Amino acid sequence: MSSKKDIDILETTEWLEAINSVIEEEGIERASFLLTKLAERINQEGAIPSYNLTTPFRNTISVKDEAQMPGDLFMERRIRSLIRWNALVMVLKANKNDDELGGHISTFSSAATLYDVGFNYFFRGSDNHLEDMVYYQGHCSPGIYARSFLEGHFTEEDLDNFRREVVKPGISSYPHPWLMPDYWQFPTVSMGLGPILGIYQAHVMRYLSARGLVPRNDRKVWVFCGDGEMDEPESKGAIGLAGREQLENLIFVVNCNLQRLDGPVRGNGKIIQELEGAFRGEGWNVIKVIWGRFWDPIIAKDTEGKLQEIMDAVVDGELQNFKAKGGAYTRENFFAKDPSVLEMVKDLSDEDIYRLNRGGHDPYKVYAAYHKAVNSKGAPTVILALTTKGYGTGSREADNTTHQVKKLSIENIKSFRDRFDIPVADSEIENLPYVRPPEDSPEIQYLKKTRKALGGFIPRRRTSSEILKMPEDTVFKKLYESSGDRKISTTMATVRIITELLKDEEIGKRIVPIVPDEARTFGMEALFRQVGIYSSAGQKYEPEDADKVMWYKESKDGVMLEEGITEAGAFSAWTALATAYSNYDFPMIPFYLFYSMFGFQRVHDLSWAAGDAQAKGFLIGATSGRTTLNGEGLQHQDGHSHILSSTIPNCLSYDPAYAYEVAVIIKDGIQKMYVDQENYFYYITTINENYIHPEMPKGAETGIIKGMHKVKKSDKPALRLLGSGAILNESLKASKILQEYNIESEVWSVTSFNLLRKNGMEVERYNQLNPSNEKQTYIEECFGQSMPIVAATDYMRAYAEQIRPYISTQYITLGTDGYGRSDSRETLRDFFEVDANSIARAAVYALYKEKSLNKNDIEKIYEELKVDSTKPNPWEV
Ligand SMILES: Cc1ncc(C[n+]2csc(CCOP(=O)(O)OP(=O)(O)O)c2C)c(N)n1
Ligand SMILES: [Mg+2]
Repeated sequence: MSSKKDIDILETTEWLEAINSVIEEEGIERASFLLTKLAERINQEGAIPSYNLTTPFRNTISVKDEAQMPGDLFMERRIRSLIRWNALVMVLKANKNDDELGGHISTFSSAATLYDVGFNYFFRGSDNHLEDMVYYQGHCSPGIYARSFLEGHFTEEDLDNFRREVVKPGISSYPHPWLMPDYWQFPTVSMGLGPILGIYQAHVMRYLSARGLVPRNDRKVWVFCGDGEMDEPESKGAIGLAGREQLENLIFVVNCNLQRLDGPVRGNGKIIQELEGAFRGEGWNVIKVIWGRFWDPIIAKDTEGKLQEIMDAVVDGELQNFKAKGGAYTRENFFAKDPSVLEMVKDLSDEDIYRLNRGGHDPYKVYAAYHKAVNSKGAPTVILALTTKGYGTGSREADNTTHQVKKLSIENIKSFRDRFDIPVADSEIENLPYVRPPEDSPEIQYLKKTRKALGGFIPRRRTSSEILKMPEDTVFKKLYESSGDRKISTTMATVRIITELLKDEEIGKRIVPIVPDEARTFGMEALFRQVGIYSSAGQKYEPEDADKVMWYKESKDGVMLEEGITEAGAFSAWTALATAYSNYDFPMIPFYLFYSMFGFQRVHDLSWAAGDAQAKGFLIGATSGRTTLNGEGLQHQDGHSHILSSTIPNCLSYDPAYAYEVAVIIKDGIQKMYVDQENYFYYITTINENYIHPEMPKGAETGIIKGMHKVKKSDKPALRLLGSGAILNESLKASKILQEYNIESEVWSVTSFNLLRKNGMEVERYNQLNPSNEKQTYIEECFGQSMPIVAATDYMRAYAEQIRPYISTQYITLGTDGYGRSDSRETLRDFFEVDANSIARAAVYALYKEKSLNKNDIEKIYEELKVDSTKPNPWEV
């Protein structure tokens, strides 16, 4: 119930006078307290107060409360102008010839001041390990390079090689640690990833200090993003966590230039107001930086609030016009909405009106906002800064197509030069020269001095870190033994290893189990009590199950991360820990366990970014296998995550069948990632089917790591059966069935078709390049004697099909192509034709095709195997 119509102006005035006197005499806090009390009172009567989420469309910090910028404004403007120019030039040059390499001008031109004030006064460098973590808006990369160029980190040649990453390793299109490992820390250009990764970075920073692993200090995470980008679910999806966890170490700067790629972000609304409500509702400090200081004297005249009314009413589509169409248009369509407001600007020329600056382009206003943000306690801060897209690009400023501008007319370049006083003569301008004052110039000296005071240059990425000591072998050895007559699952085996590793003296503190509300599914609930679940609030209640052995223990120094039902969030936390070796100089070993179906399929773009960021850690796709997780149906049963994982170049993936295989793989992973410092992360699928696990055959380790090893020998084999995960047991059973027909077979456990394929590709390529010095693939090394092969997995055929090019004999693959469905494992394996009978059938057929069996033989065996020749295709039903 809210009414905007004033039915008793006198009464309103009395109330206003009352509150004004409280503000004057007792201050704003007291006034705010009284209003809250009044709101509570009307709330008791059932009304919902509507005033407290958004404030009027004006700067949050009033002029009198602005912290003063201490530096040399004119010097800083000169430096910023050079950065703007060099950023512009590098994009124009990349598009001057036929290569048309792309790049963006308008994004950085809108954000230059937002970054500059950060670099000059706030972003700390890494001299004392306190460096702030800055997630740059991906499309701003030219501006960040341009600053590093002035700082002396890049040469002109480097800038000329913007986006030339292959022939002459140049500087990358966007922030990519993979391509520039000593420079960029965080991949951001896929919209929404910066915001969610940044939030979990700040969360993990608090987690690490709560556990005493890194000192708690005032390091900050700065996330720069676009206003259009805020529409991504990932951008806003975790802001509740940041508010709840009171992440005062987190600052978002949303560059509200009101435009995205195609046009306005909210032509008919106000994105700044919308975001203010969303963030404040989630417990953030919101600082709006809307109007620049040239507006201050005009706003001061607005005693009646008429100008404010116009500001509140104007929609973003119209605000865009005010920059695209100039001062006369703005006078007519904005100020003239009220005669008293028009009067306020009567002394201003059209040019003056056009130059009324936006807050995000005013270093004073931006400084005041950052100053308040870094000094805020108890909550994260979002700065919503109004800017102009394409600022300074003449006729391309704020036009609807400005996002994709890569070339400018000579008039526009000249107007840019004039606007920013760039010392380039008309005769020179066509050559697009970079401008860098000499090393001893006041500009370069000032620039270097400011960075030195803040702890050094950024961006910089630490490429190496402490080498860890391998855990005791006993941790793994326990799993090399047979499980006896105990039936266990590989998921249980994995949890056992994690539990053991947590106790290891050397690396125990670095192990972090992460789950998205699925610990009980994976049998990890014992860890709740053993190591505790991290909660910044500790545990303010007695848990319901306090009297049980495995009670739900939350604690301030809890080890486990229970991120709730957010795979994107849990994955982002994993990424922060998996890159801690670089960002905190403190290697961590995170294990993220999830339903394998809700892994890559759900968050593949984040996984891709984790690869780019050179993450190191373990992803455990638990309850995998389309027929092994049997009772859940189509949405849960994963038969393709290995295909997805194989798309990430530095992800090593495995589908083990036995506990000892899991142990060998994890041991090797720790060795490779944390001792040998290789750039990989691991994806291991584990399953919930319980069966007896044999002892590890002697010398099996190398094969397990390379991708396959023999688990059943035969003196005179006619065939090879390959199996992976739970289906290996079916291959072993099939081998027995075949024996009944005097057909002998070897059985191999393929721990990774993905790695066999990688090795195949590598050797094939090597041989093409070195024909006189050919090598063997690992498959060739294993399969000396030629015989038919039948491979079966709980994944779609494409998984096992990958190695066909490296196999010279008959090769039949069986898999679980099609949608999963719920039923018993036995029925499902029969349905998808990956059960022992189907494997035996395929084997018999292979021998028939090679003429080792005749027509009568095969008909007889088919009959005994009850082969139904009319059975429908499982992937079509
Ligand atoms: C996930 C994803 N979708 C689409 C794009 C393509 N894209 C690049 S920039 C852009 C518009 C960005 O607008 P905004 O976030 O407002 O940034 P601005 O350039 O205006 O500062 C789009 C759609 C992308 N990079 N990532
Ligand atoms: Mg935008």
